[in-house]
Amino acid sequence: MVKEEILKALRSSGGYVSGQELCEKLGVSRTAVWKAVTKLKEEGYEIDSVSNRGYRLRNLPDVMTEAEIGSRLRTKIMGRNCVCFESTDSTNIQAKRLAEQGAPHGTLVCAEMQTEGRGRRGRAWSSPPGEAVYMSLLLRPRVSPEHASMLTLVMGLAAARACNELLGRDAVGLKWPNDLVIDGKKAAGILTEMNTEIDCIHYVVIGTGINVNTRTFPEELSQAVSLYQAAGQRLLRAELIALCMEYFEKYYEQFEKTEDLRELKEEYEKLLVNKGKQVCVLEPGREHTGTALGINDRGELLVELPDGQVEEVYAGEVSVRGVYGYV
Ligand code: BT5
Repeated sequence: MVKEEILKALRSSGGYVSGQELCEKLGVSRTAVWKAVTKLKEEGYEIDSVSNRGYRLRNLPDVMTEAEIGSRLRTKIMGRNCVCFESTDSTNIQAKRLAEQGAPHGTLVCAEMQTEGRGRRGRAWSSPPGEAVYMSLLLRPRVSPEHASMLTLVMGLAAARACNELLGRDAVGLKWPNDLVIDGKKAAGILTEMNTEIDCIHYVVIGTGINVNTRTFPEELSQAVSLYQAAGQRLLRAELIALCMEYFEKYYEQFEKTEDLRELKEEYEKLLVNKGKQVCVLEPGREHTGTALGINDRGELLVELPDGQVEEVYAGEVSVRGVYGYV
């Protein structure tokens, strides 16, 4: 895509790049370059064009478009087919629609806002415009259905690593099974949904909502926090998405090889905030308390009960709360 390549070239130069140079690099005409630059300006980029010098990107806007994300991707598969919406009902629903139409493995759906953003078990996900990442990744895994819930953990690890890399420190931790947390508050959530038959998966959609540059939350979301609030840094959402895809691709390859998390367990546990803590396991119809020890190869949470027995808690429908609060 010409727009992507122009963005790449302007960003990496940091200064002026001549029209001629862009034409040669991309193998297109001057008019094609000019047209693409005009489109980028319409999308919100401030690009100086000075005769005899060429084009220069004046700043790096926080836009989430196919071209911006594509220009930052270094993956082979994940996110290579990308669809961005200004507004949608839910990126998970969109990804499922695309899946039904035959969209390929690794398709990424992003939106500036969602009107029906969803959490697990019908809960709502607050999805105002402009400040957060709402994305869903479509996968067509060749693993059996009971292994698919581990993908929530794979994405959690990828997203946490991406956030921490851009923040420059390990600010973000993982709350098993589907939350990213900072200082005991929720910065992101993951919702994995799938379409399966008894012994095969048609597709899986992993939806991730990350509070990136959010300044304030409504009163009822007192547990919520954004990366910006916690770290005082505004991140470029497209950069974060691209890095998430990169980590995910790497971790997914490892997951696919063994169909479990044995190669990721250690890294996951490093960021696991529940580890060593008293947790309350909220299973439908059953509540009990113990000490979280870590996870096993299947991504189950190991909880030591008061009688010394170690229970393996399956990630499916369970929530875990800290005994003294959310973590
Ligand atoms: C989750 O559910 O944490 C999964 C959230 C997944 C959202 C993404 S966004 C892209 C994709 N498209 C969708 O429609 N969904 C996915 P759960 O563990 O059930 O937590 C939901 C609870 O988190 C709610 O009941 C609120 O208490 C809280 N919550 C809602 N919005 C939040 C926000 N923006 N930040 C932090 N907490 C929030």
